[in-house]
Amino acid sequence: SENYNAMWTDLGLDLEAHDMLLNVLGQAYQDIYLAQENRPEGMGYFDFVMSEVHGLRIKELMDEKAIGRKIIGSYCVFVPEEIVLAANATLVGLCSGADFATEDVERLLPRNTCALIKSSFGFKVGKVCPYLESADMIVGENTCDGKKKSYETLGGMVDNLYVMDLPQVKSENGKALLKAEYQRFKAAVEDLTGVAVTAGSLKTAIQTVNAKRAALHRLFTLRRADPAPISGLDALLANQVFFYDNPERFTDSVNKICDELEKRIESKQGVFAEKTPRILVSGCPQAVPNWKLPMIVETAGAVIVGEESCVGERGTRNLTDESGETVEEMIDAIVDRYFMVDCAIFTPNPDRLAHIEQMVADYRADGVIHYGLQFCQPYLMESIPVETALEEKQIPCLRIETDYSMEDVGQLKTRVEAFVEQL
Ligand code: BJ8
Repeated sequence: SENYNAMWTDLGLDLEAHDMLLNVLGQAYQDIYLAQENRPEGMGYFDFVMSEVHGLRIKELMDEKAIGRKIIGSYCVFVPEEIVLAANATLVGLCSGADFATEDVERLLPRNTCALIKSSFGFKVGKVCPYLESADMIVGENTCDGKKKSYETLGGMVDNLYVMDLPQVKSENGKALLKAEYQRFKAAVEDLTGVAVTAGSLKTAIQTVNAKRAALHRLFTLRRADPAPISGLDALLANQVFFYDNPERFTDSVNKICDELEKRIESKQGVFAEKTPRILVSGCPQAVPNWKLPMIVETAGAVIVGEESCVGERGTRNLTDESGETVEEMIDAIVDRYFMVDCAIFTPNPDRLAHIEQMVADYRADGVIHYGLQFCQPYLMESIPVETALEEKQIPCLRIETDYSMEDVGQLKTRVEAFVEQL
């Protein structure tokens, strides 16, 4: 890490606090990831990415900035990467999955704010996130009340916050709002980079992002096999790195893993034994380094075979139509694509339930664990009708409400074990 100290200092990080974070992260990675057995060799790439997540990748971003490219940070899968890439910028995810500087955060936000929002603030207040500090533009969005209102406070803490309005209803008006907001965003990004989006650059960007998603689709499909060729922990990591990595390199790396998994499936080689109970996780996003639930599930005798989550299939399942010829046509295709994201901030939100049921069938899941972050109104509210609907179809469902702390791990483990037992 010595090599990067100058870069981190230039970014304004608090080196001491940052070292502490990296130590905790490194230890967690060791205990949770490297302790797994029968991992695909291709995961070595992701081990490397994680060991360099604040190092080499940041250095790459700084090199991009040095030649005039801009970095844009986002907290939500509604921020269209296609537009960002087409205007000569790089998109990185800023959602955070670990508690940091909680006491300071609770002076800025009510205690009953979800862990994801608190964590994002903690990383800012604690000066420990090089992605946040390297971003030339930070995009907030009007989704849940927690995020929407917290951006008002964040706006006073950073000088480059852009807030995107988002619809809450899947109506014609809702779609028109999304389109107007994507056009406004396109203009803002073009203004930031000084590069106009062209039909050519937008087409290439659509293809680049679709290729990333398609590689994940391939990975998802392979997870249908029994025995499961890859753990839920490792698959989650790929879904998490999706938000940070260089797009082309990410696509290649995931495809390489898929080549390996195909061979594993052929020879019936799995990470866990055949007939291990299969779990679908559904609910709130699990941002790096939030590996708590899969760690609990996969040390409780089950395997996770899918994530109905924004860090998972909800975020990546739809592709953008690539056939448009003009910028206008392609923006329409982008709007169509993102308008299908069934986040719980939408009301009503029947597509999400349909997707959960579809995933249960596709991945041959024996049960669903609904993952809700404490104080997350949209997902916790929705978890009750989801559970009811699943149980009507004889699909066992366990609703979990938790945060990022490790205090309830023992208790959760007991509940998950009891759930797995009855599958
Ligand atoms: S499209 S899921 S990434 S908003 S956990 S902050 S909802 S109180 S994250 Fe999300 Fe976009 Fe929707 Fe996806 Fe609020 Fe809930 Fe916290 Fe959440």
